[in-house]
Amino acid sequence: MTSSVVISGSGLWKPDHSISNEELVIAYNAYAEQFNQQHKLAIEQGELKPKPLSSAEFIEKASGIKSRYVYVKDGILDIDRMRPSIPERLDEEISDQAEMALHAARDALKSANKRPEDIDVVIVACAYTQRSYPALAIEVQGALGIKGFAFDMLVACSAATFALHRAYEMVTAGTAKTVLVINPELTSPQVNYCDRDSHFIFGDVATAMVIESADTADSEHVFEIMSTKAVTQYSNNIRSNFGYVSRANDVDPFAADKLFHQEGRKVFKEVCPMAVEHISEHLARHQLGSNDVSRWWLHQANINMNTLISRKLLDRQPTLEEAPIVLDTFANTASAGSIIAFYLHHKDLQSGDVGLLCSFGAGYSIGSLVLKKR
Ligand code: CO8
Repeated sequence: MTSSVVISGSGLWKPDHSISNEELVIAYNAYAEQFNQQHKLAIEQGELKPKPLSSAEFIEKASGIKSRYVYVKDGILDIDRMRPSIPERLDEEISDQAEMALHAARDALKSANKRPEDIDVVIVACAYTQRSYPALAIEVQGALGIKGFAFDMLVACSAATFALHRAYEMVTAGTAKTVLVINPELTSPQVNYCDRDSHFIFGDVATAMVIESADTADSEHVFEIMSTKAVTQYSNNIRSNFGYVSRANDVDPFAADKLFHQEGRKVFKEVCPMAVEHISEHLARHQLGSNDVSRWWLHQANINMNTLISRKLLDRQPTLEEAPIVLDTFANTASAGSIIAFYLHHKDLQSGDVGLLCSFGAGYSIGSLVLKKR
């Protein structure tokens, strides 16, 4: 019989810079007032809508977010720029996202007690890659001196869980021995800092995990992957239209629809029931109920979504120990959110304890793993 597949290590890297709600709102409101002043006539004539003001209190109440890490802070709070200022690197230099990925990868390798030569597959999975080719994963593979193969995959907020799913299947099938899954979420270049409804949502971070056969795992905290489950359902409610065809479309790359935009209320209403159904069905596969789960590493987009989902599952409010929240300081980090929650909150679990890792977001896409502490 084949040995089970496990997560044997995890890694996290966060940028040196952060932005509080207050800082962000001061900059946005100054920008909005300047915009409204500059376009006074057009606004009065009904040709343009005035920019509404933002508020730090609203942001914390509506989302639970208090601050976010950003890869580069320069430019974001400059009301004449309203986007990060990230200098372009030479082809000979390591690219920004590969550098972020390397930090998290090294941390994960250390925690899994693995050397680069032990790895035979690298997957870089995130919401955006800064270029299409050569793959970031191959750049990271090269930088670490890993043999084997590497590829990138994009599944928005579920990129990390879907990549873990791939890794699990490859190790199960014997096509890989030890897989390094990395999520360098560089979201800030795609945030519309001029949009009151979404300027506060995202943060930058990188996470990583090592997946291997239980036979070879020798780290301190090993989690058996009992199973994985994925589902997608097409929705236009979370969208970004920037892509390689934009240049041929002769469109403005700065237009709001080219950046992250969403119908937040609809997303909330549609995704929460989908996530509840998905998780219940996944646990039922193992004859498990929600009360058998000791830890919920849920996607970190909005605290009210997490509260609603876990209440529906448990019929009660979970404690912060049961369902940790990291979005207060990290904000929504696309696919990395549930992995950060795992990274920061798994060491206290006892042998046999079950945990549920789940992401939900754009696509729509939902991915989950049922894990058991060895
Ligand atoms: N400040 C003050 N007031 C505000 C603000 C603000 N910043 N924003 C909205 N308001 C006002 C509105 O005008 C509205 O006023 P009124 O009632 O008078 O019309 C009121 O506040 C309520 O507005 P909403 O109904 O829009 O506010 P919500 O309570 O719904 O909260 C949220 C907005 C926080 C966006 C919420 O809807 C939400 O979180 N929804 C879920 C969204 C979600 O999870 N999306 C996931 C997207 S991420 C993803 O899938 C990954 C994509 C890839 C990564 C992208 C990287 C860039």
